[in-house]
Amino acid sequence: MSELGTIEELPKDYVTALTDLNVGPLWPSLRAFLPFGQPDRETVPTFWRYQDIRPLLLQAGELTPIEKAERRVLMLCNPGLGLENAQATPSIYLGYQLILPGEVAPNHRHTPSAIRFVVEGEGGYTTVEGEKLPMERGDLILTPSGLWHEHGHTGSGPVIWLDALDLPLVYRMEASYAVEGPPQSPKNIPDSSQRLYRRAGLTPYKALDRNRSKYPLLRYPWKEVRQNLLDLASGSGPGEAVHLAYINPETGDECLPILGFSALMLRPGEEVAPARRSCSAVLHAIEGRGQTEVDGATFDWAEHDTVAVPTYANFKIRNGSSKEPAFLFMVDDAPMQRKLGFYEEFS
Ligand code: GTQ
Repeated sequence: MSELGTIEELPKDYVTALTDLNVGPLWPSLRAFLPFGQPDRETVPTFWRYQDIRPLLLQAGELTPIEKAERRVLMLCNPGLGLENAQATPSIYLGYQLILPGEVAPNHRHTPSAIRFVVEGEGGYTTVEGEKLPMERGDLILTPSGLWHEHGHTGSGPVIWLDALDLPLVYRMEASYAVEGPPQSPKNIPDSSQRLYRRAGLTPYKALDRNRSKYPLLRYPWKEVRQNLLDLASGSGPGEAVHLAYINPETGDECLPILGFSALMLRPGEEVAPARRSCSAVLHAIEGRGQTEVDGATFDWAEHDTVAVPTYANFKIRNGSSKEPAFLFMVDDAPMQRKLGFYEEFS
């Protein structure tokens, strides 16, 4: 490969003439834009310990009333990407959100898509387009692009969940905005995970026509996902990843267009080394404890801790218990990369 010319090698008046026309030469930047072999990455493997963040989140509950916050969130920011940029990875925004008894996080909708993964507390709910979704520990709740959503809490004690949004991309496309609305009137019926999509392989008959809704299922109860992981583990051998994807039950596609969601189980004492992939990801511990190694950095995690995995990183996950299984929730940007045609796995 040959050395490419630099800006300094060009006559100053030539560079000025280009600059005056809002034009630039490619060759001095070509290798930066298209490095050989592997992208340059600024994202660093990062670890957020829930027990460190939790007291500060509860303190935010005392410092800032919900009316002054709308959403009371502490964002998980990757230091390699700049703490002000709200990026856990280049495409994934993450935050721990706190809602206190009786509070309402008012109704709005926005262009980015979001999910909530429930960390602790009972009595929280999210209403999406009139569908009231209970938020039990470990539940995955979708609030896709453009859908009205508001959060509330009718129980006692704090309710905390992890937010993940595709905000970094939508924001950088200069396409991120929100609209406020009046409180929703919830329909007085159970959410569709309890009614329309009771099990895989069955959908309401009318879903066979072409007018499928884009987001038929908005709540994935952890109780069912956990049981499914245990069933999957009992039918496969050690070393075979126990890994379930959350999907749209009508189409079989990923449930949101940009970010993907999955749940992993590690058998007691098990270590898995997933294939290196082109997407970035975050791993959030649902239950158990263990270690995650990302490009040589090792993090000791416990329940509700979160790790950022850069694109193309090597990573390994170990269950720290020889007696109990461990469960992890994963968010990645593989759905977007698959659609764009450059998703890769390396074995
Ligand atoms: O709960 O709707 O963490 O709009 C960031 C933006 C949560 C939300 C966030 C949001 C929300």
